[in-house]
Amino acid sequence: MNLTMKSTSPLAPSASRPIALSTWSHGLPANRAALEVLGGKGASSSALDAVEAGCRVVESDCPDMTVGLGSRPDRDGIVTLDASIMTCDGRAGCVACVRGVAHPISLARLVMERTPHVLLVGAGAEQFARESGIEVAAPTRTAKADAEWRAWLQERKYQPKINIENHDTISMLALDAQGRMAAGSTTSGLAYKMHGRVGDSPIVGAGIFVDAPVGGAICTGLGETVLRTLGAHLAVEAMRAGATPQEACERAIGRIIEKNPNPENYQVGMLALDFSGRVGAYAVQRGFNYALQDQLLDAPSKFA
Ligand code: SD4
Repeated sequence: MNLTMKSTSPLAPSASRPIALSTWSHGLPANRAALEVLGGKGASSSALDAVEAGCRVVESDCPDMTVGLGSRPDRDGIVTLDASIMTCDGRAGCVACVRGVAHPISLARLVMERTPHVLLVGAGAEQFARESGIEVAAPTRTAKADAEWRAWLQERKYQPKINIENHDTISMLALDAQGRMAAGSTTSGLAYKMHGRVGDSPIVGAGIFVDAPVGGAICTGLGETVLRTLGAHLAVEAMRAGATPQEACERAIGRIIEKNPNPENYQVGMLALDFSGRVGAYAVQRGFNYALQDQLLDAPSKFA
C-alpha cells in the first residue's frame, strides 16, 4: 500500500502575524485563545503566553478525553499527564507522568522559568507543583473515563485505534508579532498505557522543537514512533537545510515510516511553521486534521 497523497500547495497563508497552529479540531478553541493573547497590547503578549493559554483551554475541556484530568487513565486506572513548552531561543520546560495537576502546560513553563532543569517527572514534578503554589489533587477518574476503563479491563487488549482513541494530543506552535515562536504540547498520552509510560509529547526534539531562525515542528500520534526518530527535531533540521515546512514534514514522516514497521497500525501527524509564516502538515494516515488560525484543515498523508 503506498497511496501517497502529496500536497501540492504550501498551506501557508501569508507572512501575516500572529499565527497559531494546532493539532486536531480542539486546536480551534486553542488557537482562538492563543490569538486573543497575541492580539493584546504590551510586552506580555508573547508566543509563549499564547501557547500556554491555548493548551490550557484544551486541558480544561477535552471531550476526547486525551488531554487534562478528564482523560482516560493508564491500565492501572491512573490518569498521568505529560506536557512540554519551548521557545525559539532554546529554553524549554517539560513534565512527565504527573498526577492531579489540572494544567501541566503551566507546570512545564514553571520548570523552564524557575528551575535549572528541563524535565521533571512523577512525584518530583508534583512536589515542585505544590512548592510553586499549584494545586495537586488526589488522582481520580471521571465517571466516563472510569466506565470506559472498566470496560477495557474486561479484555485488556492494548491496541490503540488510529485517529479515534489515543490520538488527540494538543500540540501548538505560535508566532507573535515580534517574530518570536514558541511550541507546546499537553496530553494524557496513550490510554491504557503501562503505568510510568511517557511518550514523545514532553520530550524536546520528539513531540516539539523550535529554533530561531529556522522554525518549529510539533507532533501527535503514536509517541514511540516519534521518540525513536526525534520527529520534531528532524523536521526543524530539514528546514534548516533548506526544506520548506511542507517538505520537512513529509521527510520526517517518511523517516518515521522507514524506522517503524507496520505503518498501517499507527498514526503520526506533524505540523511545521517557519518564521515567514509558511506552514507544513503531513501524516502517516488519512484523518489528521489541524487548526490554522480559525480554519480546520485536513492534512495530506502518506497512506490514503
Ligand atoms: C503520546 N503522542 O503520548 C502522544 C499521544 C498523542 O494524539 O499524540 N495523541 O504518544
